[in-house]
Amino acid sequence: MNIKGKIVFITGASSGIGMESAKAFAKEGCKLILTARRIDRIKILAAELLKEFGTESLTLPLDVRKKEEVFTLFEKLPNDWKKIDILLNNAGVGKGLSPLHDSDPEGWDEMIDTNVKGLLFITKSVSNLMIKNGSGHIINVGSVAGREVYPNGNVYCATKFAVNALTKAMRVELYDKNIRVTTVDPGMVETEFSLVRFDGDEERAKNVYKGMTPLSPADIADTIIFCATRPAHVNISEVVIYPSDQANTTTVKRS
Ligand code: NDP
Ligand code: 8X3
Repeated sequence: MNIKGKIVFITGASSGIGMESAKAFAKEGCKLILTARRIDRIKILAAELLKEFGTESLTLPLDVRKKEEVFTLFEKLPNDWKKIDILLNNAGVGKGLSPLHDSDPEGWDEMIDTNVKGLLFITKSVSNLMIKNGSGHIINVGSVAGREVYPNGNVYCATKFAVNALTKAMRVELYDKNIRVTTVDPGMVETEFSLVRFDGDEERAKNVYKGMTPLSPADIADTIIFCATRPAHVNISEVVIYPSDQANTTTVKRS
C-alpha cells in the first residue's frame, strides 16, 4: 500500500527506534507528528527531514505520562492534522535491572506510567480520531520482554506483557472499525535504552551489547514500514524480531 501523504503520529521520536521510524516514514512521503520531551531534538530531526525529503512535520513537546497534557494536545491539534492515519506507540523506558526485592519503586512508577499508562492516554485519544475518520493503523512497540520474563527484568517485563495484552484488546475492539492493530516486539536493539536503564552509566550500557551484534533501530523501522505498507485487507498482527546472535531473552552468543 502506498502511504505517501499519510499522517503518522510518533511518540518518542527524539531517539532510537522512534527517530529511525520517523526517517523511514519520511522516506515513504508521509507527514509526521513528532513528539517527545526533548523538543530540541525533534525540531532538529524535522529540519533534517524537510531538507532531505521535503517532509511536513509538526513538532510537539509531550510527556506521555501527563494525562491532561496528552488530552489537551489532541484537542488543540490543527484540524488538518487530526486525520491521523498511523499511530506509532513507541515511547518507553526501562529503569534498573535488579531483583524486585532490591529495586527502586520510583523506577517502577516511571516504567508503568510511561510504558502502560502513557500508551493508554495516547491510544484513547488517537483511536477516537481514527474511529471518526473511519480508518487507521496502530503500531505498538512491545518487546520480547513482553513474551518471556528474564531475571531482574520484573517490572519492565510486566509493562511489556501489559502492552501485549492491550494490543490484543485493541485489536478485538477496533478491527470492525477499519483500524488495524500491530505489535512489533524486538529483542536487543542498540539505542539509548540501556543508557537510560542504567541512569547514564555508559560503560554498563555498552557492555549489554559486548561481543554480539544487536539489532539497529533502522532494522526495527524497516519492519514497521513493512507492516504499515501491507494492503488494506492485511493486518500483520505480531512481529517478533531478534538479532541473529540472540535466541531468547536469556540466550545470547558473544565472542
Ligand atoms: P531510546 O531510549 O533510544 O528512546 C526512547 C524514546 O522514548 C525517546 O525518544 C524518549 O524521548 C521517549 N520517552 C521516554 N519517556 C517518555 C515520556 N515520559 N514521554 C514521552 N516520550 C518519552 O530507546 P528505544 O528506541 O530502544 O525505545 C523505544 C521503544 O522500544 C521503547 O518502548 C522500548 O521499550 C522498546 N524496546 C526497546 C528495545 C531495545 O533493546 N532498545 C527492545 C525492545 C523494545 P524523550 O526522552 O525525549 O522524551
Ligand atoms: C528491551 C530489551 O531485552 O532488555 O525491551 O528487554 S530487553
